[in-house]
Amino acid sequence: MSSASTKSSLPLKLIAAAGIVFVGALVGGLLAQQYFLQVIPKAEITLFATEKNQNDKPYGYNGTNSAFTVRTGTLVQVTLFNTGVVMHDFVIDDLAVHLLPDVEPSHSGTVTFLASRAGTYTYFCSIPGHKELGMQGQLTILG
Ligand SMILES: [Cu+2]
Repeated sequence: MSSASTKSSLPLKLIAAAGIVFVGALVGGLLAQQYFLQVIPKAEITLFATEKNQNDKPYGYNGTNSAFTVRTGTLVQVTLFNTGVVMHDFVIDDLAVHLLPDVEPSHSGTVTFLASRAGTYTYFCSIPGHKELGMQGQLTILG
């Protein structure tokens, strides 16, 4: 009786130990994820690309576009809603940021990047002619 219970309890102990290790790894992973989610600051930027500036976060041809400021080390997520009638995109040459593919009218696109270097950068639409028409703005990364 006692030997039978010893034999059957060994696998159970192993299963229990494996379960504890698994739950420990799971909890550890979740805690690590929470830690990094809290440590890396995030900034969400929303732009409405149009051929005119007709709303409060414009990205249009006439050059009166929004300026944004974030701190170095911020994870920046730019969402571009194309409310215009032709394709638009979002580029920051100096930071190698390029929202791809180009955003079709009535669609949106998102690009995420780390604000790695302090400075003032020009963001613009790289569709030929759009930047020259004023489809550009500034992103400042504070040190
Ligand atoms: Cu454009």
